[in-house]
Amino acid sequence: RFSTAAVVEEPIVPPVQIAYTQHLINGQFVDAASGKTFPTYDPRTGEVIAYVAEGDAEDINRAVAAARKAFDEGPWPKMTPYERSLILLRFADLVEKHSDELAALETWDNGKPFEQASKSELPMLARLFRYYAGWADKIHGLTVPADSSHHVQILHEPIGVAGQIIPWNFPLILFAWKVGPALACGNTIVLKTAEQTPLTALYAAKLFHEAGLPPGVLNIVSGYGPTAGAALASHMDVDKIAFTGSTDTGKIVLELAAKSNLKPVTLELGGKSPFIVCEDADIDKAVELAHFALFFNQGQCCCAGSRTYVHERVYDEFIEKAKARAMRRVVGDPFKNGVEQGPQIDSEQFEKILRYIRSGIESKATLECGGERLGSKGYFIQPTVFSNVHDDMLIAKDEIFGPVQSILKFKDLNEVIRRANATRYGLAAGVFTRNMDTANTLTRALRAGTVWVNCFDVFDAAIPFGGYKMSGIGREKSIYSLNNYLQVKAVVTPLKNPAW
Ligand code: TXE
Repeated sequence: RFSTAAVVEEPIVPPVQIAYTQHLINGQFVDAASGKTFPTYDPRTGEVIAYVAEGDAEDINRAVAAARKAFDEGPWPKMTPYERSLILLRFADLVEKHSDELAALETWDNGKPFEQASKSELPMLARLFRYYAGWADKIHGLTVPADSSHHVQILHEPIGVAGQIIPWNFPLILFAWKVGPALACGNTIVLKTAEQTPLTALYAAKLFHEAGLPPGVLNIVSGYGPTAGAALASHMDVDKIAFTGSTDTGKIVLELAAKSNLKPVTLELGGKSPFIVCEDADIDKAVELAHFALFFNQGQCCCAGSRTYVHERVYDEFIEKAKARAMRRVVGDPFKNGVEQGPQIDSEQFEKILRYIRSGIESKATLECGGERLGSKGYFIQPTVFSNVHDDMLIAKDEIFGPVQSILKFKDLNEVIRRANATRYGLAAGVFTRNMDTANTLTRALRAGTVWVNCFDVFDAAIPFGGYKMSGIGREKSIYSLNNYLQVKAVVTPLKNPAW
C-alpha cells in the first residue's frame, strides 16, 4: 500500500489570486492581437484555473518590436552596468517579499509540492538574480598583444534581442536561467512561456517593472509552441534564441533559426541520465539518493537519474529497499504539508507515462510496485519501480519524464561505463562509491555535462549546466552562460609609436 494523501476530492484552495493573464509587452499588460485566450489547468483536478492571452505571430512581432526599440534606442544597453545590477538586486528583494504568492501560483499551475516551491525554488530564484546582478558590472573584454604594431581591444557587447522559450517543469527557475544572464549582459528579451504554466513568469515580470526595469526590456508572450514559439524562433529581428524543452522540439528550433537569420541557438534538452551504484556504496544512502534523483519534481526533470545501474553484489538488497522507499513516498495534494509528490503536469504527460509503464510490463521488466494512476481525479501516478530492466527496453532508452524508476544490474566498471554512455543523451550522471579511484575513473569516462558524485541534483548559480550529445548545445548558469548573450568585437588601431 502506498503511503498517500492522494485523491484530491476537496483540493486545498490556493492562497493566491490570479492577477495577470495578458501578455506583457513594452511594460504594459495587453490582450492578444487576435483577442484569443487559452485555458491553463490545475493538474490536481484537470479543471481550468484561468484563461490566458493566446499569442501568435502578431503578438511576437509586437513584442520583438518593443524589445528591438529598447535595445536600439535604449535605455537598457546604454545604462551603466551598475544601474542594471541594482535593478536585478531590487527584483531579487521583491521576489523574497512576494515569495508566498509566487510559490502558490507555481504549485497551482504546475502541481509541484508547495514546500518545494517555497522553501527551495523561490530562494533559488532570488539567489540566481543576485548572482547575475554580481556579474552585470564585471563583464569586460581583453586587450591583446598582437603580432603587429596595433592596439587590439576585444569588446564584449550584448548580442541584441534574445528570444527565449521555456518549458513547464521549473517555470520560475528556468525563467531565471534565461532572463538572468541576458539582462546582466545588457540584452532585451522576448520570452515565451510554456502553455501549461503561463502564470508565474507574468507575475515575476510585473515585479521586474516595479524594480525599475524600463519598458520593452523584458516582454512575456503566452501561447503555444508551433504558433508563438515558432514565430519567435524564426523571427528575422531576433538576434539569439535560447530554448529548453524536448530534443525533438529543440531540432525544430535549430532549424527555424537556421532557415531565418542564422541566429545563434542554445539548447537544453532531454536526458536519460545514469545513476551508478557501486558495490562499495553505502546502500541506504544510495537508495535514498537514487530515489530522489528520479522522483524529484514528479520525475519531471531533464537530468532525472532515470537509469539506476546497481552492482550485482548489492542488487537484491537495493531493489528491496528502493521498492520500500517508493511505497513510503507521500503522494497527494501538493498544497498539503509533508506531500512529496503532486500530480503530473497534464493529461498528455500523464498518458505518456502510463504508456511507458505498460511498455515496461510488456517487455518483461519486473514491476516491483506502482504502475497505475492514483485516485480518479487529476494526474497523479503511483511511484513506480521496475527491476530487471535491460538496456534495449524502451523504458531504459526513452525519457519517460515521470515517477518511474528503472533498475538495471551490472558486473564491472568497464561494462557499466560502456552501457551508461550508450545513449543519444548526455545531460547528467550520478556515481555512488566510497572508492576515490572508482569515482575518478567514472567521472572522466562518463560523457555527460554534469557528474554528481555521492550526491545528485546539486544546483548552484555558479555551476554550469548543459548537455553532451543530443541533450543540448551550450551551458546555462555560471560564467559560461554569459557567453550565450555576448558578441565579441575586435577593435584594431595602429600604434603611432610602437616602442612606447
Ligand atoms: O515539450 P516541448 P513538451 C521533454 C519530456 C517531455 C517531452 C514533451 O520528455 O515528456 O519533452 O514535453 C515550446 N517551436 N521535456 O511537449 O514541445 C512549447 O510551447 C517553438 C524535457 O512540453 O519541447 C514549450 O514552451 N517552440 C524538458 C517548450 O517548447 C515550441 C522540459 C517545451 O515544449 C515548438 C520539458 C515549436 N514548434 C519537456 N513546439 C527539459 N529539458 O527539461 C513546442 N514549443
